[in-house]
Amino acid sequence: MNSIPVIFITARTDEASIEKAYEVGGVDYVTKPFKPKELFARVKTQLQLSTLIKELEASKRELKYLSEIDPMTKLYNRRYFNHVAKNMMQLAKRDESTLSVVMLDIDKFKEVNDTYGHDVGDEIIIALSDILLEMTRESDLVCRYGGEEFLLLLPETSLEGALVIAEKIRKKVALFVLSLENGHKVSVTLSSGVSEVDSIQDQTIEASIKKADIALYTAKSKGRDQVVPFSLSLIE
Ligand code: GH3
Ligand code: MG
Ligand code: MG
Repeated sequence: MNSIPVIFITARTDEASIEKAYEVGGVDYVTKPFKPKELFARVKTQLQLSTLIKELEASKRELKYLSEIDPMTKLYNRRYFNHVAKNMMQLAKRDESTLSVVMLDIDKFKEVNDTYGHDVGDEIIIALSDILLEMTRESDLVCRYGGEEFLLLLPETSLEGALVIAEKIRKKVALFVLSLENGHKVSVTLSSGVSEVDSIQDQTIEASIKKADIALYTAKSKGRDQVVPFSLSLIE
């Protein structure tokens, strides 16, 4: 949309001329001989309108941001993930490229909250979110899928590639220490389940997420702080 409103001043009052003025982008017209007060009033109205439109556009951008981003971690939220994942899956199918999902969950996080309080728990979630962003590519989708659960969607990444990334993240998180003011040091571990999107078998992204979730469950039951790939043997 044109950001400078144009008001036509014209001696023509026939319908076709007025229509033409609007057609070429005019927002209003004044006929000659014009009254200065009327012209000023019309200019003022247009300026007010233009300010309102700018405010509306800013609000729309803000709303879009709020609907896509988790306010605490600034990672994408689940809703946005599901939306983008669907498109990424279609693209991968079309280009016959690989796409992988990693589901990560903080181990025994309830204990962290119970021992150090919810605020410290929040700090840990934020710090881990930063690690996830730091360890992934610009083209990867990093999402806070639930309370202390994250999902990565990695385009052009095979199961093997995704396992390498998940393992690097696991190691980095295991080394991370949050130092509290009272001298206490808090650290956590992460468990991950990894699946490669099977463009034939997985009809929806939810099917691939489910596989990563099954692998994550296995990682938990095998003792946590580990990365497990999905394989059919896990559901047999
Ligand atoms: P597991 O190793 O099996 O994953 O154990 P867990 O304790 O991490 O799992 P559980 O699902 O029992 O507990 C998750 C905890 O995460 C409980 C919940 O209060 C906490 N949690 C979820 N979201 C937040 C959050 O935003 N901030 C904080 N501080 N805690 C959160
Ligand atoms: Mg957990
Ligand atoms: Mg959990």
